[in-house]
This record gives sequence, structure tokens and C-alpha cells, in this order.
Amino acid sequence: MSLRNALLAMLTSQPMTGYDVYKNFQTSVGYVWHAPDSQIYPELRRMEQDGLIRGETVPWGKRGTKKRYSITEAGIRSFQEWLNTPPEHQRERDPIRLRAAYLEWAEPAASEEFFKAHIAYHSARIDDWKDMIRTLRDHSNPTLAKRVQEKSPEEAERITAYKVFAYEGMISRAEAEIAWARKGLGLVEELEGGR
Ligand code: VNL
Repeated sequence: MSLRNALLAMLTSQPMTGYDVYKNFQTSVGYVWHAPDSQIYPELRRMEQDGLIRGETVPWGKRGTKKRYSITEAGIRSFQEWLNTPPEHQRERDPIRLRAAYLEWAEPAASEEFFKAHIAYHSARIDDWKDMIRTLRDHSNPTLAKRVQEKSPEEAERITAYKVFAYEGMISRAEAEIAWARKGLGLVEELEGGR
């Protein structure tokens, strides 16, 4: 369901071909909802069957055609219904904490590597999200640029502020992960150092 809503979000910015949905996705909402093309194309076809988007054939190149999707009224209603409904929280399935809970079975060096890799991963993600915030604020992100074109400055600001806020949430969470992993390094040192 979430992939569907992420794809509807893309098509609220402008009508696009499947390939453009894929490209826009990877440089925008894909940073908060990862999905490979193998999921995106079949889901677009299902969404068309369900009437949430409409594909029309448009000319392409010298004599080719391609399909361009636009969101339908039903698609907009479905998207807004999702946004106006309380969130569904998934119960925990946390591979990192699962593993952390049993580090007494691991080699101390492997435990240390585990926490260091965790720090490196989240540090890299924070850098990506900070870059994204910059391109949102200056409207150079292509998906956002389309979305705010022809909008008043106030409306553009409102649209941008929520997206920046989402990334600030991602960054806060990653910073907490890094702080936790640093404590983990300390714990491994404390518990395994003298062994
Ligand atoms: C959009 C653009 C969304 C850039 C994003 O993430 C993003 C958008 C939620 O305009 O839909 O990073």
C-alpha cells in the first residue's frame, strides 16, 4: 500500500511515463521509500487497472509511441483518504537490535565491526538527506520543481516545508542510531576488553 501511495505522490507533481515515474521516484520519494524498478512497473500497471491512474498513448520520437500516466480523480481521492486516516504502525522487525541482543555469541572484533558499519551506513544516509534538503530548499530537485511551478511563493514554501520536515525526521533517527552504536562500541570494550 505504501508503494502505491509513493507512486501516487509522484503523479501528483505531473503526468509522466513509467520510466519518468521511475526516475523521479529514485531522486525524491525513493529516499524515504526504497523500491526497485521491478516493483514500480508492475504496481503502475495494477494502479491503472484499479483506476487510480490513467495511461494514454502519446507520440514519441519519429514514429514511436509511449504511455503517459496521469493521476485520476479516484487516484487523488485515494491519496487524500490515506493522508486523512490515522497511520498504521508495523510491529517491530528490527534486524539490528535482534543481532545486538545476542552479541555474547559473536567475536568481539565482529561486534566492533558491526557497530562501526552501522555508524558508517547512517552517516552516509545523513549526508544524502542533507543534500536532499538543500535541493528542496532551493527548488532544484526536479520533482519538486515541477510540483511548485505555477504555485505562489507561499504555497511553494508550504509544499517544501513538509518535505524538509520528513527528511529532518530521517536525520534525527539516524543520529540516534549513530549515538546508540557508539554506546555499543563502548559496551563491547567494557564487556570484552579484558577477556
Ligand atoms: C519530492 C521531491 C519528494 C523530493 C521528496 O521526498 C523529495 C516531491 C519525499 O516533490 O514529491 O526528496
